[in-house]
Amino acid sequence: MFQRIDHVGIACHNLEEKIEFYESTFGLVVVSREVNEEQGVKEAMLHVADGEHGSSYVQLLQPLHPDTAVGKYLSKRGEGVHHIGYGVADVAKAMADIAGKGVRLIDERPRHGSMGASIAFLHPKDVGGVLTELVETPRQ
Ligand code: CMX
Ligand code: CO
Repeated sequence: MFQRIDHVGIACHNLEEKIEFYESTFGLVVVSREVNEEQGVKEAMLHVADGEHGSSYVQLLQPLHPDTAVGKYLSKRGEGVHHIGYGVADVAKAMADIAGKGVRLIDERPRHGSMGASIAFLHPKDVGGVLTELVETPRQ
């Protein structure tokens, strides 16, 4: 079902500082910056690698407000890994297959993610405490 790890989402207080850290320490390069009001985040994607089934990234996330998914996470747990995003060929099909196995979907239908992707989240309580995102990248 999963083709690759598309990205690891990392919650931070200060996006610009974290970008600077990832660039200067690991040599990663920002390929996209977006504000996603629906998800309540200001975010950047940093390219890590390319593979047979697409690319993988680090997604740095700063909340737009305290009362958002990432804002609540930061106040409860502090900075760190927020979610894992897996690449799938067909997000609607993956959602249906996974829901059929009893895992709760947070999203009833796919939403807009970074770089034109269609995304959907699975509830962390049904995935051993890991917030899990399905990512279908747009066709080239
Ligand atoms: N990873 C693991 N567990 C998490 C979590 C995370 N990222 N976020 C929340 N939880 C846990 C909390 O610890 C809490 O557990 P306890 O009840 O044991 O304390 C429980 O889930 C409920 O958490 P909450 O703080 O009360 O938050 P909500 O229930 O309001 O929201 C969630 C939790 C997962 C439904 C919400 O964060 C969500 O809808 N996330 C999906 C959207 C998202 O994260 N968008 C930002 C990223 C966008 C992108 O990647 O493009
Ligand atoms: Co993500």
